[in-house]
Amino acid sequence: MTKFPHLLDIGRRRFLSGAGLVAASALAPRALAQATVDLRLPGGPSSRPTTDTFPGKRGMILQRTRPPLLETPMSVFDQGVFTPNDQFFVRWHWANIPTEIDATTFKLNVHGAVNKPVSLSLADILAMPRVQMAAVNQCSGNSRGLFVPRVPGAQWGHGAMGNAKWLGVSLRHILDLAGVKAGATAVRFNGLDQPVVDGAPDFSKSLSLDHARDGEVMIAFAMNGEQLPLLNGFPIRLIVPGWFSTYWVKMLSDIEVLAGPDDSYWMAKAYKIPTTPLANVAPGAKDFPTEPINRMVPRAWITSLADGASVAYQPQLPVGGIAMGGDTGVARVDLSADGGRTWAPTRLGPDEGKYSFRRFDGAVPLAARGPVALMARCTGANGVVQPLAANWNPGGFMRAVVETTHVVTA
Ligand SMILES: Nc1nc2c(c(=O)[nH]1)N[C@H]1C(S)=C(S)[C@@H](COP(=O)(O)O)O[C@H]1N2
Ligand SMILES: [Mo]
Repeated sequence: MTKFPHLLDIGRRRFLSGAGLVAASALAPRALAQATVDLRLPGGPSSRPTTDTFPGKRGMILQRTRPPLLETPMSVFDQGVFTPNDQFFVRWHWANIPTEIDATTFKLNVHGAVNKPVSLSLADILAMPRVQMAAVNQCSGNSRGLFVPRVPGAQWGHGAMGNAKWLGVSLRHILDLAGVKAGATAVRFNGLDQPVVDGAPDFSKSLSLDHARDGEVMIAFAMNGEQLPLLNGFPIRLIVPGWFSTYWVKMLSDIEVLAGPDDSYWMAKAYKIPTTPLANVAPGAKDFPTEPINRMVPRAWITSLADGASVAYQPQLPVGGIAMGGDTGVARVDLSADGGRTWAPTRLGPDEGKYSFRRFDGAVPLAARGPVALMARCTGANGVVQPLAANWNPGGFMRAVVETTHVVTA
């Protein structure tokens, strides 16, 4: 069992205090931008300020202030397969986010179709058997800014994702404590954040009971060996390995076992995708059947070379990056410098588990100096290969296409 002494203090002190808390209570950074990052989105505007002013965060790309939407710069992903907590992306739907949580009085309530409702303190949860897992947290709308034609919603580049080693307890263990009643079908999760507008739907998400009890879905109290940053869901959040992060409910305080399907706004109306392969429909299509977004798909990103960079010519240009299998491991990543006509295999880095990012490194042959379009294509352990044509849907969800990085060699 891994030990986290500072977390074991959790019953004795408040976790958010001092400077961090002051900054958190503002949750509105100084307008002064330090630098800008160009996300290179088609149709622009693609320049964004970076910010250091949110609690526990530094060097983030500022997408929105209230609620905070902070994107991770691509260069961070070149430094390792685990995304540092202070550069892990942030996304909230409502700006009414607690800025202070008393770890001594915090409770996770489990109720609904259960034999015995339970109310768990953080000390209770920390005393339970622990599980640890590496898993990628990717927003359903990651890379939405690359959709052509463009779609409404946060215009993210590729940085609405991150990978961490999550430490916590199995959701199944907690459901078993309460005892799920026969006939229950789903489990709904709610956090401490609240809508800012009266009558607007509080953010909550559900999983089927079987999924919730699969032994992999977990409640995390630490990421990468530290307590969760406030903005990533302190003190606990749901981890749904292989599924898009809309289900990874932060500041989790309420678990309700449901006797029927969840027909609330965030399941029935929002985050619905076409039922077609890769959720792909023709731009402008209407009235297609939909389902709640669910499993992730294979993706790969070149991180050793920035899109738009000028680099020294080499007959074999080294290219590296990160890949994910989606809801499975990474089988291979191949590189192309000729628009996908020929592919060169890469070496994969250490396997940190099937839900983790995996490093790849290889090289592409270059006949001459000049502009070159580089592609990295992931094949999942289940044989699923990234497509060369972009998928499209009106929500801007689940981008899957092989990405292209343009560089000039001189
Ligand atoms: N309580 C709560 N949890 C939430 C959300 C939210 O608005 N409130 N947004 C979800 C969405 S859509 C995403 S992309 C992830 C973002 O997780 P992160 O901010 O830790 O990166 O949180 C998920 N969990
Ligand atoms: Mo998201």
